[in-house]
Amino acid sequence: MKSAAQSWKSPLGIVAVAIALTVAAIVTGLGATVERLVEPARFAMLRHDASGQLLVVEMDAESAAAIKRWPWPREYYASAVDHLLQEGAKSIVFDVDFSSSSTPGGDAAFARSLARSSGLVALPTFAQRTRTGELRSIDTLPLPLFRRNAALASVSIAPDDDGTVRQAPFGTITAGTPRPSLSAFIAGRSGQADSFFPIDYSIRPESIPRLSFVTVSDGHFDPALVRGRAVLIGATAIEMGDRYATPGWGVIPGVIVQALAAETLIEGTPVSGSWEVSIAVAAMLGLVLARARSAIGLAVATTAFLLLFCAIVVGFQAFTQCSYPIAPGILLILFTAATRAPRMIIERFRTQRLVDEQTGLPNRPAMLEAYQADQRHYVAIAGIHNLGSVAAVMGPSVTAEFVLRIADRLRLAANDGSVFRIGDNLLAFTLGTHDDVEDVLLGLRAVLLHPLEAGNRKIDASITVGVALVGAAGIEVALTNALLAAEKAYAQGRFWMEDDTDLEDLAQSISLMGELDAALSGGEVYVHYQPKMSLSDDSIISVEALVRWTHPQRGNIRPDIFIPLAEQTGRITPLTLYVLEQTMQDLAIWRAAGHDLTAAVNISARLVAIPSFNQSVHAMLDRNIVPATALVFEVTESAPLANPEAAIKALQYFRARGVGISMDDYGTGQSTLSYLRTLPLTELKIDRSFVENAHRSRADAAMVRSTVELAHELGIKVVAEGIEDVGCLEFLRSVRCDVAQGYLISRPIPARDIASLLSAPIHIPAAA
Ligand code: G
Ligand code: G
Ligand code: MN
Repeated sequence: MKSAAQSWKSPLGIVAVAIALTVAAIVTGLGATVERLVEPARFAMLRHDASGQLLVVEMDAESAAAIKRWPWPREYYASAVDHLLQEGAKSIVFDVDFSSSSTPGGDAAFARSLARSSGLVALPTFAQRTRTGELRSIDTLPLPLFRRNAALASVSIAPDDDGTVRQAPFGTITAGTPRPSLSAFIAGRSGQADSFFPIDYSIRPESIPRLSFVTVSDGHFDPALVRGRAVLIGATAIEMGDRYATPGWGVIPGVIVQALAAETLIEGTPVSGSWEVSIAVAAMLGLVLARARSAIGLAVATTAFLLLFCAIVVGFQAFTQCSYPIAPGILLILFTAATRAPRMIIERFRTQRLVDEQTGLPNRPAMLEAYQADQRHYVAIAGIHNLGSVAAVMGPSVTAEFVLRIADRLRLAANDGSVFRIGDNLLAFTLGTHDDVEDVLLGLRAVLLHPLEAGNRKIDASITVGVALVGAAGIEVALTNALLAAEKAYAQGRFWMEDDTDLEDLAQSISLMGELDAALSGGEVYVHYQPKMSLSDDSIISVEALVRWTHPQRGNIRPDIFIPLAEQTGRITPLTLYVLEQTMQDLAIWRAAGHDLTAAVNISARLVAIPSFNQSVHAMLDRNIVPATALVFEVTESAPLANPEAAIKALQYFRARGVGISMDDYGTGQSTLSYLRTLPLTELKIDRSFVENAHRSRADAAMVRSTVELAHELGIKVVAEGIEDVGCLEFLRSVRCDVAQGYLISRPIPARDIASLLSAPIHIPAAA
């Protein structure tokens, strides 16, 4: 079934279908009908003059008017034969019935002139239909008196079923006697009796020289017209003799049909080519045609190939006398086009179904189709919040342009992957698992900061992005999760957020935590450091240790994914101890090189209240790799609240040994500053969600300013995190913030990069 469907789509399959249809059309007679339809045009293309070897003597209206009686006295025929032979006619053939006698005098005169003709005159025999309908079972012969000195030629004409005469016989056999046809006799051609040849109607009947009978019987004609020519005598007057329908020339006298048949044989013996060859030639064109990609291409190619095929057949005939049927080729080419067309309509429909009408971007079904099988990546959805107002003010075409310009920028972020329009104001793209999602989104945010150009205007795009991992649940679920994350980001005033609904799914599907132990000892887990810069002299006074995990299959796993997991599965202790140990080792090296530096380590909320963890930390501090005063513990706001008593006690103990205590992510929890007074804090880190926009947003500015003031009153240092631009840094200086941390100063980097950063002065770009 499948292979049949497949072959039906291939060019070979299409042509095979077309050939079958063509053969069926030929068998059912449609081929013949088409052949007859194109016949006149075909003859018209090959139109040419007669050879000039044949002269027709017309028994025309003029002659009838002159002779006045009917039938004509045979003395006239006698006289005509005498005059023609006297002027050197090559032969004379009558298409006139001499089977019954007229006047004895007339018959005798005609017989005498035949006797003088030395056999150059041929008289006709007529085929008679018997009552059963059989052709030529009886011949009507000229009178024996005439027969004696004349040759005989049959003049039967057999129209096709549509009444049109297309072919003539080479000869006939009547009661065992073979006779040449009149045309074969004139042309001096022999051929198989009872076989037919096609009459060449491309010969112009007017180009056959003619004389009126009466001028011939009177002897008043130009002898030059007669000399050396075969002469055919027959009736052209409408009231005498038969008239036949012909392709291209209308209804013409039988004698002219005979003349054209004779001229055909004078030019050569025509051959009819087989339809199989026509089909074979057309099939080659069909193979090309079946590859047409567009509807217009198909239409143009079909027309071109029809003309080409006709040109091949007609051209071949012009040079070789061999005429191949045209209908099989025409039918095959048309059938090929007709077989190809529905597939193209289906394909057209398919692409339409997969494309967003307004912008031409691939749409949601296209995305589902493209990522059906593929599970190793993130999807990102960008929600355009001001699309409605852009559409209302600018109209649909500018809106489309606006969307396309946003898609261009998303494409940059997505490494030139496809961008899909999965909803009116939703664009989606994918990221590989080895992409650093945060990195990509930072880049994206940077490119989106510049206004977009649409409809010759600059328009700002208001966008938030949600990211979700495509897991075993598939792309559709991931899209829903990403959309939820984008909405969450919008509600929280963030540029982007990652969906976290698949944490459990993640843990189960790869038993990530089972791999963490091995990862810790195997070097997959390591530490990067992000500098903290003093705002009083722009020197690096500290670094924050941030753990990293590069999984051999999944790529970089973000700490906000595996740290909560590690907490839930009791692995946070070894992880934190590992980070602390590593940090102390690195710090010792930097300090030995003369840098008076501290380092901060993030301590998970739950850990501080756990005695075994605290014991391990104290044991590590006892080893004195670096003095305790060189360390800072960053604890999140919610930690002391979880088990206040135990937590406060533990922190006080560390503080007593000299370790700095920093309140991380300040502002995101519920605690007030006065409550925080009960904690032994040395430092407050204002969460980056407030810092980010502090120089742009009045509310954030007020929050940061008041926090700095209150912290200073409590004797606590303030660190602002998440600084990404110079304006933000300038604002923090203006409110007397102590320390700054953020991508503007440095991203989290490997230990050896910290070393080189410390030995060179840090360069902050100047404000614009
Ligand atoms: O860099 P960033 O993505 O690196 O960190 C994400 C979150 O993970 C931050 O909130 C940070 O505090 C936390 N984090 C980074 N390293 C550690 C660590 O060693 N222990 C704990 N508990 N949290 C960490
Ligand atoms: O929660 P914690 O304070 O430990 O925060 C550390 C996190 O903040 C890390 O994930 C780190 O990569 C990230 N971070 C540090 N500086 C910036 C910054 O300038 N911009 C953003 N977006 N994230 C930052
Ligand atoms: Mn921190």
